[in-house]
Amino acid sequence: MQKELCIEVADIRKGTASFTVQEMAAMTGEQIALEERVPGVSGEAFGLKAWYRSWRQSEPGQEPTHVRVEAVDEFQAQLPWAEADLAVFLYAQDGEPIKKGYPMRLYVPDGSSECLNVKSIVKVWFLQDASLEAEATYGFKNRVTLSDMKLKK
Ligand SMILES: Nc1nc2c(c(=O)[nH]1)N[C@H]1C(S)=C(S)[C@@H](COP(=O)(O)O)O[C@H]1N2
Ligand SMILES: [Mo]
Repeated sequence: MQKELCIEVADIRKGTASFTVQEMAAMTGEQIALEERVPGVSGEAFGLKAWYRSWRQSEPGQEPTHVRVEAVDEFQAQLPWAEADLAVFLYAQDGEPIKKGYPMRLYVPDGSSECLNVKSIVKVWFLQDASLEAEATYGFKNRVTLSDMKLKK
């Protein structure tokens, strides 16, 4: 049996916490069929912003400027909050944990690149830093900086 991985989340105001993906999925109270946002890919997902709002109980105007995710292999992606409206986390397929990208995988349906669809996410940061990149970035941590990996279309 696969070892259960937890996802660490961090928010400047709320602090840090750790959840299983099942706990995260249950928090939004709303399941999204991935096919509705990403044609051709099926599975059960929950909204990134819906999840954030249910965790933070946030007030309007206090939302992050960016969100960054990191995977078990240290691949990361960072996107401006405004680009995360349709972003979802895929966590199950046919009622089972996902095989490719366990424990959860990001999909950014209207995103600038498929490279943002980070598999095997174990950390999520909700950031408040207006000086961060205005464009989505991705890449391996420590090998290249995220700003070196500025997206080339
Ligand atoms: N954890 C992790 N996620 C990742 C990557 C990676 O190297 N590690 N590569 C990204 C890139 S560059 C692309 S193009 C897509 C490829 O998705 P696929 O494996 O479903 O084809 O996954 C993204 N997610
Ligand atoms: Mo990619």
